[in-house]
Amino acid sequence: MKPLVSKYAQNQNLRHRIMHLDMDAFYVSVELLKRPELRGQAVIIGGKSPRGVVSTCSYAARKFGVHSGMPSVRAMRICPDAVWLNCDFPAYNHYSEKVFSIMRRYSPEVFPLSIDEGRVDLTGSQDLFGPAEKIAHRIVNEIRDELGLPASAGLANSGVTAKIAAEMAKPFGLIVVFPGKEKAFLAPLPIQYIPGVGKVSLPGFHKYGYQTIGDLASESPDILAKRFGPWADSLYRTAMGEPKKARPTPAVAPGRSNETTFSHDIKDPEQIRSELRRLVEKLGFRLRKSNMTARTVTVKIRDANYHTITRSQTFDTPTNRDHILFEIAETLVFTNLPKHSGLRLLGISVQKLQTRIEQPSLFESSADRQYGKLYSTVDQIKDKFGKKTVFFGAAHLARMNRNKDDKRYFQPV
Ligand code: TTP
Ligand code: MG
Repeated sequence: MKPLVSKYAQNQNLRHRIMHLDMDAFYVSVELLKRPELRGQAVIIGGKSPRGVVSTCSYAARKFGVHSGMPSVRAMRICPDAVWLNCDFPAYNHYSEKVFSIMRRYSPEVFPLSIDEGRVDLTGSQDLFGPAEKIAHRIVNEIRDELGLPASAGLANSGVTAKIAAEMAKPFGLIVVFPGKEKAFLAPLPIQYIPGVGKVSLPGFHKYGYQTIGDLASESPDILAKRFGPWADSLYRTAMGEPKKARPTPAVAPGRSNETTFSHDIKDPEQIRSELRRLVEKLGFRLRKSNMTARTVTVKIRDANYHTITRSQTFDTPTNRDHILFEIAETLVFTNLPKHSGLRLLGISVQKLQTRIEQPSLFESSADRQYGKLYSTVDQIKDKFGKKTVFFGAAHLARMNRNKDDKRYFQPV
């Protein structure tokens, strides 16, 4: 009779083997396939315009302090000799798909997390292909040999530990955390290695004297619960190297995309901004009504020739505040505006949703709290008197110019 669980799962007490893979300096690595003479040099991908930002850069440029999201003008100042290249999204998408298809050779359970990052569950693959660490090695090598691209990966019992291991393995490395060794592996690492802990929340750990992940693992769960509220359980599990509890996906999907097709292609930055603000307000209201926050904002842009692109930005601190969502969306839109035509369609959506309760509200500043009050007041008015009763001043233009009959937007003459 066939065993109900795989041989490896039986032997290892159902221990999961999850691989997290992230490509090294992905956009640069793809560009170097076309321009191998630039290997080893400081290369920056992004627009050199005054409003441009760095998409990514080579490790040689990182030595000068250049990083993703840095304003281009600053990058030009600190790394004046760098070679600048424009983004070639069709090429990045092409190679991204190839990377995920190599991962799918070994498991059907592949979860792309971004253009160059994904997770694959190798637990069940071991009966067919042998130990997970050998499979992980093969995947990284096949990506290098077949595509000519460097990847780094982590293998562990959970996605979180595997992601931390992959980050440490960079560049072009593989770190395997063997079953039972997770806690010891994580203990010496600084707290900011935990995904979701960023600049905003870090002082909240330091003030209690927690510096390393091990400091959290040796704390009593009761004290952590008092200090970090609903976040404590997941922090403690991560620190102990235990897989997260499966969490049901939210029943409501406030992340449905929210978009406008214009009757005339629009170019005026103020009109674009105003429309974006209107879309963000709708989305923010829906998020707050569902008691949700998001960690990724995606914008959709279509030009006059129906060429459509989507661009996303993920951030550390989950939010449902319009002004933060707007700022991120605005940067994404204005760094990706069509060069030769106006906008035909503009859309915004959010991903990486969490229930609001998971947000570490104790790290909120008093300004954040004031904003919280403002939004809840605005939402109450909308609930009581209708969604169109209050909106931010800058969305006014978009509202004035909206044609209610066909839901299209008309440029004023
Ligand atoms: P990352 O994996 O964050 O960065 P990377 O692959 O360039 O470098 P690393 O070796 O540290 O993983 O992002 C993947 C690609 O996404 C990156 O090559 C460019 C793009 N990107 C942006 O366009 N903007 C951003 O702010 C970030 C973080 C990435
Ligand atoms: Mg990467």
